[in-house]
Amino acid sequence: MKNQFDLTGKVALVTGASYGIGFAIATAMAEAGAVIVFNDIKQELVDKGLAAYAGKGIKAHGYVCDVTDEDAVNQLVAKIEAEVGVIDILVNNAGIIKRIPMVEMSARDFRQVIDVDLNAPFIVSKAVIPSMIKKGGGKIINICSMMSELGRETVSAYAAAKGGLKMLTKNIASEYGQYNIQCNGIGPGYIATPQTAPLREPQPDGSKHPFDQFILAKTPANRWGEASDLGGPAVFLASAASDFVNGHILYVDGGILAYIGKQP
Ligand code: NAP
Ligand code: GCO
Repeated sequence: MKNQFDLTGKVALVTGASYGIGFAIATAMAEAGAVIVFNDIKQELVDKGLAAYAGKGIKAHGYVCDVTDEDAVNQLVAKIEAEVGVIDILVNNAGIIKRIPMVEMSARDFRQVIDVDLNAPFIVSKAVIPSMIKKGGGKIINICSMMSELGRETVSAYAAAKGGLKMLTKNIASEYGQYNIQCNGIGPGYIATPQTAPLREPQPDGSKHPFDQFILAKTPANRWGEASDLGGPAVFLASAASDFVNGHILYVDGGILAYIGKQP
């Protein structure tokens, strides 16, 4: 059974994985045997990521690339194929959020979120699929969100993008499943990373941020997730253990989507 989760020799590209959820997923995949490739927009972040992987004994390959730039992504994929090998596992992790009430949000800001969180997974998936087909298969994991299912104040662009990413996931599965490509999503709950830091900052009097209290009350596990909580699910979806799982969104949320909320 252990062999089913073995990723030895597999090349995994995790986008935006210098830190946060991408870093934790890449680390788990490396521990399962995968060769890790990641990108970030800035060289200093790539360097920081390389040092962090080295600190865990992982020899990762880091590249500078903006995932919204189609030419740059195509060049990146060609470079990885030449320098490391054909990508067996793609994790579309890079993402941004802008918390702005919808009527105050500019169309430019809205488009930027859609560009990084939805258009980029399309661009990167499109770039890796032809070689996966030639090689006989592959795994694509899209990092979705609670906002693939739920709305809330201030995150209209993010929810639109992550809802779209859920459907892009199902469509890639539908269109390329015949080539032994499995495309699934992971929908993290509320995870303690820099992206959610503003929602967890303690109040000036030392008490918990109201949003922090709100999330604890909404989560049966009664805690925020850690990025490492996503490692096992990601290894599962990258491995032979999930070869007949396709177009599925695996929510890793401590139970949020199952729960009506704490009774008063
Ligand atoms: P994070 O801490 O903000 O990390 C996101 C990473 O993506 C950063 O390294 C960032 O680089 C990179 N990135 C952003 N735009 C990019 C671009 N155009 N090209 C390349 N890299 C880019 O976020 P996280 O919390 O780890 O989230 C990772 C993913 O999980 C995102 O898709 C997020 O939406 C999703 N997610 C997060 C949570 C949560 O609770 N934290 C929950 C559900 C889903 P810079 O530092 O340069 O911006
Ligand atoms: C927010 C949060 C969320 C999470 C995550 C939930 O402002 O509500 O940032 O959107 O980061 O995506 O799954």
